[in-house]
Amino acid sequence: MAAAPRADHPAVAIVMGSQSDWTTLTHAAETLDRLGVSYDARIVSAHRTPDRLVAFAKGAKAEGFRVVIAGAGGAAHLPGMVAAMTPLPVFGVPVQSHTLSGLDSLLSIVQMPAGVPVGTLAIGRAGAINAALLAAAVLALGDEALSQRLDAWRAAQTDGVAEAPAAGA
Ligand code: RP5
Repeated sequence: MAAAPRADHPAVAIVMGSQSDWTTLTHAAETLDRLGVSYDARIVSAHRTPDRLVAFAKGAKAEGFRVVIAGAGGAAHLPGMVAAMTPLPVFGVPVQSHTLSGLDSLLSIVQMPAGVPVGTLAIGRAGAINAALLAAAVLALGDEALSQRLDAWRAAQTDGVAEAPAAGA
């Protein structure tokens, strides 16, 4: 029988295909920080470290993670392969590639076959931030304090929008 997950284990796994993806995925981490959601960030490449991918994805739930954010660029197989090997919700972030501006990443992640879902976000920073917000929303279903922090985050965002554009801004 698998060991019980630690209660203090980070709730969200942020995995990425390369160190170069961290520039994008760091926005997910910063958003989770603001919301007080614990996470662990790891480099797990579907192509360069396939054994690490299998070990992570097969063990993620038993380890104690509850949501996975997976970001990759180009031939971005990481989110789909993680989703194939874990029952946890997986949110995919297409990283903006140099050659095709992330359209390759987006299409690689979004076109999953029926039966193996990846919740695919926008390319780049917006997608990373929204993946974190979705992860927090999932966790907030069972965490009233987090639900209130999310409400406060939205209210602050609304309050920060001016009614008219400032000259020269
Ligand atoms: C993908 O290849 C990674 O997710 C990354 O976005 C892309 C390029 O990787 P590097 O060559 O920068 O390591 O696997």
